[in-house]
Amino acid sequence: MLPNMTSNLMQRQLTRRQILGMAALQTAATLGFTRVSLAAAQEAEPDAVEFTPAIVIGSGYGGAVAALRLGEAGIRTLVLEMGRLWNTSGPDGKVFCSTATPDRRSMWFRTRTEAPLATFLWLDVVNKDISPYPGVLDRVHYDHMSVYVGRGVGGGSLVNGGMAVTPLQSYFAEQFPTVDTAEMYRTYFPRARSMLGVNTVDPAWFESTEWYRFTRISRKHASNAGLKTTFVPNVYDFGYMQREAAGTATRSALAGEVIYGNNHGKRSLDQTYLASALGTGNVTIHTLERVKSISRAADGTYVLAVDRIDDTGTVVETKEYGCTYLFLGGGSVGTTELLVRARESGTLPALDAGVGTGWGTNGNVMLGRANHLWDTVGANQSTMPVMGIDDWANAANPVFAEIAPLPMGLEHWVSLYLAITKNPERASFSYDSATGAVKLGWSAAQSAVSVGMAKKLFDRINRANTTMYRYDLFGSGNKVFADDFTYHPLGGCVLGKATDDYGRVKGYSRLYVTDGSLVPGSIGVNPFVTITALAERTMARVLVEDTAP
Ligand code: FAE
Repeated sequence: MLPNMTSNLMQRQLTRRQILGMAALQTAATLGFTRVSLAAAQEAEPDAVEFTPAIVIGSGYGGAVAALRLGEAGIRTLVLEMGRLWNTSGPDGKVFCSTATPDRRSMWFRTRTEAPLATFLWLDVVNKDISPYPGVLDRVHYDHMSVYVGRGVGGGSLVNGGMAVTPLQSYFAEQFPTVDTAEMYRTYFPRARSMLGVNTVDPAWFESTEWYRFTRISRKHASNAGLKTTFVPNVYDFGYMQREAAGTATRSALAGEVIYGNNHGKRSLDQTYLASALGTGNVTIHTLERVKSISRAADGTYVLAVDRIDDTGTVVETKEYGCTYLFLGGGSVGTTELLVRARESGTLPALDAGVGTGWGTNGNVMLGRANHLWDTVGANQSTMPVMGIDDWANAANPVFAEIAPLPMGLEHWVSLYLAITKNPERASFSYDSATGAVKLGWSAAQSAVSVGMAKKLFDRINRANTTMYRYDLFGSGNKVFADDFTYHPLGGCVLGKATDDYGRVKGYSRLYVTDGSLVPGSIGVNPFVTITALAERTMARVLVEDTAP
């Protein structure tokens, strides 16, 4: 069974295409295929397709939008995804493992989990030993920054907090001066929100439920400091969450599930864009296939070298695929690494010098505050954030801080936050020809800028409430601000710099970027709605202008 899909099937109206797409996913899982297409619903597929008109690398937000719109346009499309299709149950009867007792499904080929919160009371009680497996969450390490990403059909949508935030129009315009902002807010943001299934928590339920007590406490403390808070929408089905609370639906957000996947309730991309894409009958997804390199044949078609791996990570086959149209949706670091390597190793030498530049962390910093004993945050916490402290309008120190849960099943008096700061620092990627590795030139000093901004805001909150920071959450060194990882990698192939204003990569025709690498390092809020809306805009233009006979 597909608990994460069937629950939603029962709750909301799906299009015929989505139902057909889900049936294809389900049949593929039953038959044990790694290749998923609508054809798989009826019969086993023939051998690997060598040439397809369009290939999409990656099945996160940018990749999923590209796949759906190509499929709808009648263009046969192959999606190559290095992660698994997450729809078969493990021994516990669940697709995803729990955050409290992670197993091999939690992380991408690790022997120990690497959760963002490393310790509690300085104790190494959070991370657990696991056996290596193509798990759903990866932490990509660079010298002074590591990047959390989702692995699997659905990319980041499988592991993220579902916060579906549309950026402030003025900040979007500042970041994308060449984009028609009015058109974005009139057409592409609404389209993205509607396709993603964005909804909002019922304010009356929010005010009364124990599951959001932690949020209400943080709101009170922000208000005591004269700061305003704002509700943020989410793609988690709040109707489902209320049934979880009432005890009439299997718990997921209310059972601590999030960074290692949600078994119910969340409208991840496999239930929205990708189900619809498969439903067109023109889209096929190959899983556990990692694109290694991109080159161009003499006739102008693209050639991809791809490793197919098994559950142990062993390369069981190396394949070559050809296509006329190539869409990169491997995410900010996935796409940028592929293109930097292609330029520097000479397989796509005409790529612009802008490829590999303009990368940022969206100013991410995580931190915890210690509350007074009477300000309890509650043992029961929903994993889906629904509110942020919004001080972005403060020109001297713009910060938007998501009020994050810390669901431990016990009262711990911690208020946790993921602060998004307006850090202007950007970094570039470089290629090491000796090893073939792509490196990120982000420094600790660049992270310190984000910390300075977060600290100003939270010093103010601590002063107003006579509270202090927690020193025990991020390792043994009394670290208050976790500034060495980001959930929001952005940039590397910035729109209008490495590409034209619609994501067409400079230097080559019929080569496109549709993911978070287009966003210039900062968007001021959680980024997936922006990534989705920009991808919709790119596809609308490209399908009209570039695919005409
Ligand atoms: P992404 O979703 O990362 O998808 C890229 C896909 O490409 C992945 O499935 C990769 O496995 C695959 N891939 C990469 N390289 C290759 C290759 N060489 N060959 C084959 N496949 C490849 O890209 N954002 C929000 O807006 N709200 C939130 O609440 C939120 N919470 C987050 C919480 C966590 C723990 C994390 C990790 C992220 C969170 N984010 C959140 C960020 C959000 O998930 C992220 O911005 C998007 O997923 C990025 O979308 P892309 O399409 O760029």
